Amino acid sequence: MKFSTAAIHVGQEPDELTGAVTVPLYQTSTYAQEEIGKHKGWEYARTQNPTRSRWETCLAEMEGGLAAFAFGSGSAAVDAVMRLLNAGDHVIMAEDMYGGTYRLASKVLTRFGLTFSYVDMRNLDNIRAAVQPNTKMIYTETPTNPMMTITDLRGVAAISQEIGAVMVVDNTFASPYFQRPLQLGADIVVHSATKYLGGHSDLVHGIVATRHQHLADDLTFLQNAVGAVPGPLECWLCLRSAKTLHVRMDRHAANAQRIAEWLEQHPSVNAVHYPGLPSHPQHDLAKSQMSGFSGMISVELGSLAKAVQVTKNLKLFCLAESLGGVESLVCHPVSMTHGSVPVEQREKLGITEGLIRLSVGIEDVEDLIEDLANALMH
Ligand code: P1T
Repeated sequence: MKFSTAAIHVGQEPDELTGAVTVPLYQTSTYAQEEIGKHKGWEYARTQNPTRSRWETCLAEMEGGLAAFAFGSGSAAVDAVMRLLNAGDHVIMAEDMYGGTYRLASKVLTRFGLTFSYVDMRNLDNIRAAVQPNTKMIYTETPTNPMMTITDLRGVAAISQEIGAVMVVDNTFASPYFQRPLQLGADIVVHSATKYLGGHSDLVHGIVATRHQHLADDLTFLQNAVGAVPGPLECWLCLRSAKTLHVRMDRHAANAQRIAEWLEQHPSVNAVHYPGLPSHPQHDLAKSQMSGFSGMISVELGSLAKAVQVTKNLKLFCLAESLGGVESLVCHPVSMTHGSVPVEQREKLGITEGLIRLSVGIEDVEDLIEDLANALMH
């Protein structure tokens, strides 16, 4: 079954009881049991919820995995993956990634005995050089937030297999429509479903998907034992959004490509980071592992003053954290999403005070370009 058909049909068979075409919202905390030890397979809603199960089934298919697990946020999903490890284990993590993931690793998980090496994953030799006898996981994000660097997923998979580590990919920026890391050798995929999967800036949600039964068993246990589960409404909304993911992503990417090309020619713009531009240093690598370049662009304006001016003057691009919704957003990573990354690290990565990040929505692209033209001129 092709992607768009799966997104609309898998896990979404008409309801057995009523024939309802849309999966029902099971807003319940528990399930009646006929007698002690005799029930319909549903016991307690932290453990299982039919709306959640249907969404997890759909998402697993979209990622080409065996199973998927829903969580209360993307950060809770990342945390669940880390709980697969034990105190004393070492993780090689991308140095360029969502600031909140770095914060979780450096400020929370280290307190529980995990150690991290942060490396520039554009060069696979940096990963090899960071391997220790206790390296149990390689954790990457591609394209990265916010510099849009690309990690060679097939290359990382080869290293992970060689050293027997679990390979995890945060696939939030690409979405499963444009990139399926499990099919390129990754063991686990993570999403902030708050972004493209939810797609309408109206929910907070996370996903973990895997292609291995033993990891699925461990994640089933952790999802229930730790309990960072989403409510059924968020799962229902994600199922609603799955049906349009392919059309939304095509429009996000087409709009972003036009805007990135336009920005690249603009005299007030110092640099444009978008994997769909032939000038992106890893454009060919992006092409080899993504079927489209998604809707995120970072733009270097040269100074904080310029970033303040542009973000103030934009009318359609709303100044806000988050991304991946149908409406365009603009964010200032230094003061918003990457505030918890140390200054030296930010400077090394190119996350400057003059950098803004655009989440290109699915509005009419001419209107978006006019908005940017006005804001850049003032
Ligand atoms: O916000 P939450 O749903 O908990 O997801 C965390 C997260 C994980 N991974 C990536 C790549 C992310 O971008 C995020 C959240 N990011 C933002 C809020 C942001 O504006 O970049």
